[in-house]
Amino acid sequence: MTEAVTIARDGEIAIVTIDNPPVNAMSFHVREPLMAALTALRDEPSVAGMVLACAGRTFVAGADITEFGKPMQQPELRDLIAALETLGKPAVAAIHGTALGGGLELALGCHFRVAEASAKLGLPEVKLGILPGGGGTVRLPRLVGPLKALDMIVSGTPISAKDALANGLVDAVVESDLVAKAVAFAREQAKSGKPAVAVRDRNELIAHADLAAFDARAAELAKKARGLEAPVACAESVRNALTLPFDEAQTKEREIFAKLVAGDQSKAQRHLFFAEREAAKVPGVGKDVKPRDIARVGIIGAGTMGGGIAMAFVNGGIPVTLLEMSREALDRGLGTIEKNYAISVSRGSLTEEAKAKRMAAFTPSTDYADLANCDLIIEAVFEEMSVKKEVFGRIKAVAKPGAILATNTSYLDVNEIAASTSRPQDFLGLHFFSPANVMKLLEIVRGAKTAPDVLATALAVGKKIGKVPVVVGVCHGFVGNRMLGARGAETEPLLLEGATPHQVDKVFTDFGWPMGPFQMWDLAGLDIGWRNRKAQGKKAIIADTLCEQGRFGQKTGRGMYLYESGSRTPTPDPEVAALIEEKAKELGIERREISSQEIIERTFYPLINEGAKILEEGIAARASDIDMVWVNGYGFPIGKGGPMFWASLEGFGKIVERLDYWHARTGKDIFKPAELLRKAAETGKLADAAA
Ligand code: T1G
Repeated sequence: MTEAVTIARDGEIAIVTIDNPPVNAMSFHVREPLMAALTALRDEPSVAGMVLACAGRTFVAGADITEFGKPMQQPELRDLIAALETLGKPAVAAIHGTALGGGLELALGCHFRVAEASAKLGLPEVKLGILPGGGGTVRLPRLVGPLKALDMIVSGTPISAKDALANGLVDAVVESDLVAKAVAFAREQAKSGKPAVAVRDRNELIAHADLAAFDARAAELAKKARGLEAPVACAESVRNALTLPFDEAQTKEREIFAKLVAGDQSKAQRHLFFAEREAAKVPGVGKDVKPRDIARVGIIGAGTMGGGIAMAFVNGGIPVTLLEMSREALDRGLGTIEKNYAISVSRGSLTEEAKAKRMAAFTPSTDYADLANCDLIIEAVFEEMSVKKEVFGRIKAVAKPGAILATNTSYLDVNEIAASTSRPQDFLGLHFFSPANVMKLLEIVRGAKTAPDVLATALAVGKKIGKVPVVVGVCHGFVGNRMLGARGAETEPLLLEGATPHQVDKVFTDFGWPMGPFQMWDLAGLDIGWRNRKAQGKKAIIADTLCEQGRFGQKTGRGMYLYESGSRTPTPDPEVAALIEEKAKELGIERREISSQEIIERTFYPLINEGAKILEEGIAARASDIDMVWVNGYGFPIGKGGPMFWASLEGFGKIVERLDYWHARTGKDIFKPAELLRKAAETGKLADAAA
């Protein structure tokens, strides 16, 4: 094992290199030797200055998240930062890759920072439900000013080296020879004889901070926090830096950090951090399995899904051949894409040039032969088996050997479609979520014969286009939609028995969901569910009646709610309340008071139970994959960590006891506890299918 910290010399300048692959996290076995190195250099008269650099692909990407929740071993990060600040000679951080969290805080402990042009710098702790705990909220505003620091810390979004230079976060940006140029920088500072000023002592940018402007911006950002504590705590800590002496503000930062890191929200968000990385590790697809090259993608269907999927690939840098049955349909699809980009330009999140470049990456076509040079071909046509098979029959005739074939079906049997292509080893499901150019989730549906390198390719290309890919097995509705069915099965019975649409939706939004099931019906359009139910011979007495009355939701201005003059704000509708009462009477259902807890037990608990059944069947490899699906595809609140993680907080015993109660009372399968859940009630831990 290489040494985690080494010292080299370039004359009077010492170069301290951290080497802790894969991302140079500030684990204890780095902190200890680093402190020893700094102490030695402080006391070494022949050393006039130092450079702090990292080996491998990145500068320090933060504290070691795996150490959270464990007793902290000394020295801590803040001790190292204090040692850098009091080194008595200039310390220069040489930054490449990503200087994140505790890594950027360490660099803020140095007197100067030199960054490679491709470097990214940020304090993403808020994404882990915490705040920078190594002085970042107190030092960053001193370098970049209160408002920039507030935005960087509350958003957690890293900035480019160019932006960092413009905002005073770094002192120089170099294209190459980073360490050599950092050494030259240190040498120049040492030669200047000027005392190196620690960031903690640079108060010019915060001395006369405009607190009113700061508070206004903080209030704006707090509105987007959606019940998460960390964004608000981050703003409070940066404000302390503007109003309190340095040490007092840093002490308060530590107190807030200690409270947040011990909280359920941070545990949930740290769970999701590792869950996203675990989801990329698929049984049977080792690191040695080489993905196929994807230089061009063919997409059949330029409707809502096809158009969104095409944008996702082009936004990810992969050109697209977009195929439709007719020129007219093609122009309509391209028109929608152009409009979407125009909206981004008007919002300033895209330049006109970039828009033109992206539009140029689409090759429109009405001829299947134009798919012959595509490495991946995705079908996004009408959700009907015969239509799918007809389309893959035509693809089969033109697709080149080695091309990957994929369906965007949401429900249909992927193995049946695969069989119709006579190359099931090259086939899989790529289930995108609407709007596909925005939603992060990509359910990769593994067919019975899908080859490992096809899965590896889907994982790699999914990551490349900014998605969170999760591999799932074949069943009706895969993981997400299947569980959605279980979550929604009791929504109408709850209304008939006494709840109101607003009451049910409020339980969901209070929990942290962007919206409740009935608001979601109105957004998606009640007619979609109606068509599916009719196709499956199923009924939903209230929703069906509303559809018969032409109430399809937002698009018709009324559905479960009223939407005054085109607004998106749902207003409870007395007509719907009357309809529900009428149908309950027709069905002889006595209406009663329904509590919020009952709503949770009849919607969230079946969701979790279905998740456990999915694990039992091996449709998902691990519980955390299910959490990834729900957080990235269905708006499950990140502060709760996903349904399976939340179940561990709620208590498996309590959930099983209440499922048994409702099962006995209703006899409905959605309440019959999965064996895996019963076991979890005994052991306190949900075993993964793979275990
Ligand atoms: N601690 C421990 N492990 C980490 C880690 C970290 N900070 N960052 C990454 N890993 C592991 C990760 O789990 C994976 O492991 C492997 O490294 C490669 O990561 C006091 C308290 C740097 C942009 O939030 O955003 O500092 O799965 O697959 O896609 O204020 O990792 O291979 O076993 O993600 O190239 C703040 C977290 C911490 C940054 C690289 N820092 N990391 O992305 O690789 S809190 C962060 C990232 C903090 C202080 C506070 C990304 C990356 P495995 P990867 P990547």
